Amino acid sequence: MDDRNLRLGGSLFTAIGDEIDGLRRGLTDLATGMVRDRTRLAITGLRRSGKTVLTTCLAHHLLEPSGLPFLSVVAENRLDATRLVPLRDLPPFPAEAAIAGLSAAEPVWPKPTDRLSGLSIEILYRTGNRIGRLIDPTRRHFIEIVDYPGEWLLDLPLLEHDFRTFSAQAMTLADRPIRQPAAAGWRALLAGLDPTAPGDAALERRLADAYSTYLHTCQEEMGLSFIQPGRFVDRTRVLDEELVTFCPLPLASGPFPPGSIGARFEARFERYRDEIVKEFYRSNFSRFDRQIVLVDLLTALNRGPDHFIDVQESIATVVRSFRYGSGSILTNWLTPRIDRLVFAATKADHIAPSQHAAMKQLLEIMVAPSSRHTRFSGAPHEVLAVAALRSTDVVRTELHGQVLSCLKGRLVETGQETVLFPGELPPDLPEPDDWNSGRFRFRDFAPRRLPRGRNGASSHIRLDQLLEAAIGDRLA
Ligand SMILES: Nc1nc2c(ncn2[C@@H]2O[C@H](COP(=O)(O)OP(=O)(O)OP(=O)(O)O)[C@@H](O)[C@H]2O)c(=O)[nH]1
Ligand SMILES: [Mg+2]
Repeated sequence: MDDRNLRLGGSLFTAIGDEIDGLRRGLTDLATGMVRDRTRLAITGLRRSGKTVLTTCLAHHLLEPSGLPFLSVVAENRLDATRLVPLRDLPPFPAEAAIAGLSAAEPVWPKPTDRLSGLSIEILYRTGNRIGRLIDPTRRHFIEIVDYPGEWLLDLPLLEHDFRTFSAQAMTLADRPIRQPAAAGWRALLAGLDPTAPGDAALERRLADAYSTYLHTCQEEMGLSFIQPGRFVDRTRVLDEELVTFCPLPLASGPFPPGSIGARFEARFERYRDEIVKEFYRSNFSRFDRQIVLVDLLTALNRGPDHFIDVQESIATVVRSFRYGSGSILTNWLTPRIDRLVFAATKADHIAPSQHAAMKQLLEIMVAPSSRHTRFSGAPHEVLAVAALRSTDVVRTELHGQVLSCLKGRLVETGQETVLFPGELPPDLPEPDDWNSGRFRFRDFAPRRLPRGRNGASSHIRLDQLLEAAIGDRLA
């Protein structure tokens, strides 16, 4: 057999293999009587990582599918219709208003959000599976997209901690030089405290408030991410104030006497753990099928080494919620459903395309230490560099005989259309020298209008690949 025949033979075998695979899938669907008709796709990330913009743009492009050439169901011309339908069991994500905001003549970025919300898109499509086509040619699938704060996942370690461990770790964190000034007021109150003294509601409230103020300062003024317990900075939705009336304590040895401040704080910590943290995992997380985790690497780099480490530690903690191998905290009492996980570095339009590979690699390194030891939900995870709404164009300029990839867009800080060299990312964790050279100064750009109709594909970077990685198989 010559080379050509071998190749033909190879593709013939592949084709037969594909047919058998299709037949098997079609028959399995038939035998089980179920083609899954809904996928709950959760989108999370730390504050300002791009969740709301991404959710809005995904909804927009699914409702006007011309901008998703790499989504198989679109590429194979099998998508018949889509529409927005109410999602009854979650607070609504204001999809129409958000799309209108980004489609306006003067588009504006959406306002920050701090709660979970969801939307559902009904999709009518034809299956690409030959046998499936004979049985059930047109199918209906609901993609339910849920946007929720990644900070809620930072509370996961509390589930395996008792009050003592929580206190010890929180004290160590507050001792870091970057946090010390913010923690000073709370530490001063603690200095005069005897945790074995009898309970005192007013003093307990003051201590909890001082601890909240410290966490607030870390988050709001310093832009730090590792905030624990998360609901201390988001009390509006904590119905029972007592659940957040405690703070870490410098611990004396031995148990606290009953009725003492220490004992009361310990009991409330345990209630917070069971009634807030566990409850989120039980009622929401356990119902997610697929998960996208967004990371804003550029802002983390802009802010310098202490912030970068803070984001790195936060991501490492977030990632633990998706580790279901041995030693997983969650699988002791919950059966998580997430079986596909995609990590995406956002705002890739803030750098030149030549830097996307480095962006992806850096994110891979940040999520990889955990993945090396434990499987993520039994499926390999994917990592991508994306922009939900591309707000820049690439302009090539020549400098001293060298071609530079620059960006053109309207800067947020000046409001002016500008061409600039955006700088480069390290493909690995930054070295000390990188921080000294003032290397990272990535800029923010004002949004471009979300396009209607045919030009959708150029208005984002890899949004379709992200969607394909997350849910492509559900529309096969
Ligand atoms: N250029 C560009 N900027 C983006 C993109 N996505 C998000 N941004 C920027 O990031 C900011 C935060 O985006 P959001 O989608 O609101 O982020 P979030 O994660 O929902 O933020 P919170 O609700 O505060 O947690 C926006 O105001 C934009 O400045 C993008 O695709 N391209
Ligand atoms: Mg948001």
